[in-house]
Amino acid sequence: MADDKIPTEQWAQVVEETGGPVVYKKIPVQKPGPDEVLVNVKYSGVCHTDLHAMMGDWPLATKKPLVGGHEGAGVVVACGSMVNNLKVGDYAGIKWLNGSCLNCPYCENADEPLCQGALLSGYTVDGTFQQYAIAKAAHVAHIPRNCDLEAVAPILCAGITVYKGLKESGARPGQMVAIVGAGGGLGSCAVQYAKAMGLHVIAIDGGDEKGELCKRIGAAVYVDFLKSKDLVADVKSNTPDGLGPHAVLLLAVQEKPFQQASEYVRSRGSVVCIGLPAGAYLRAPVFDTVVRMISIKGSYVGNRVDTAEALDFYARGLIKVPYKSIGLSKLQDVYTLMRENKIVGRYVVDTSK
Ligand code: 8ID
Ligand code: ZN
Repeated sequence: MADDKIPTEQWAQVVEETGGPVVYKKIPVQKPGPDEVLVNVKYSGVCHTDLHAMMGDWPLATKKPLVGGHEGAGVVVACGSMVNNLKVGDYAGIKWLNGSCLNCPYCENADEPLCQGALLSGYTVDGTFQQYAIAKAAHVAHIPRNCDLEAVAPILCAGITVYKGLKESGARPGQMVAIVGAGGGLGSCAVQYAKAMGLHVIAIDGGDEKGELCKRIGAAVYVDFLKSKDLVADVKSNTPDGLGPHAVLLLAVQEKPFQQASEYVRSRGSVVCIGLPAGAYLRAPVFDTVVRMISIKGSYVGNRVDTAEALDFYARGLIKVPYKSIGLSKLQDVYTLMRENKIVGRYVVDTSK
């Protein structure tokens, strides 16, 4: 897009006060700095993190006012003078990690999400719930040309995060992984990445609709936490030898499953914490953790290689994110459903509506 075609104003959803609601309004289009690109965001997935940001759930301050969103898929429309890895017209994804210093010990070791200078899309810098968003060129995801920009959007956070989490779990092909929150946005991606990686999935979530989805996208078993009288026993009895799954991916937005997982994970197994419920704590018996050699760890988005690999799984047709489309102007309705845990899969907003 020639510079004179880029509008000076655009539609955006803005968090003006902690707790919301988001305000749909026109705001100026920003100009990219020398190491940045301007992306015409066509679609953006809505992650539960965006709701946490609006509600002020976490002990980390957001920018204010804030444009949320960090699953933005679109087209590069302008490049800063130093940018040489992208050009106008390329498909591009803006993800949670908007930028990092690239020089600290974490960045040097490809752990850029741990960079203390990290810029976070839709949290410390404006994100993708606007028509034109800025990101550091080094961190922009390269979306293959054969991808549908709407369907691929959720890969940019949900996909990358669960793919990384599965790698961090150490689970190997043929083993069993329990996915807690399997019917949500991250969960429905996790079931499919796990399957593509040769793992058997025990999906855990609440309600029949989420159960049907989990089965349809490849889970071997569905355990409904709303119906189960003894979740720990139900998870263990669904593994062939009754010893429990080799790994657990915790994606739920409630504290309780974080306390339960170490009870049903197999000895020498790993519990990977990814969901970020407000004010939650982990609790596990020291005795069991020691004598059953359980690993409990966190996993936080992914680096640039994880991003490229997660997109490659998608581009090869292995991941089909179940999503519903809605206009950007209706973002608050998505948050209302999300707070009630009524979303099956993901919502993707279309920034033109
Ligand atoms: O890098 C990271 N660690 C990262 C990246 C992206 C997102 C972390 N997150 C965090 C989000 O901030 C959020 O806290 O992961 C969490 C899940 O995000 P999401 O998948 O976008 O949320 P969702 O679509 O609302 O899905 C949550 C699911 O959990 C289920 C709900 O029914 C819903 O389907 N759930 C709940 I709440 N309690 C449950 C329980 N006890 C449960 N499922 C099983 N057992
Ligand atoms: Zn996210």
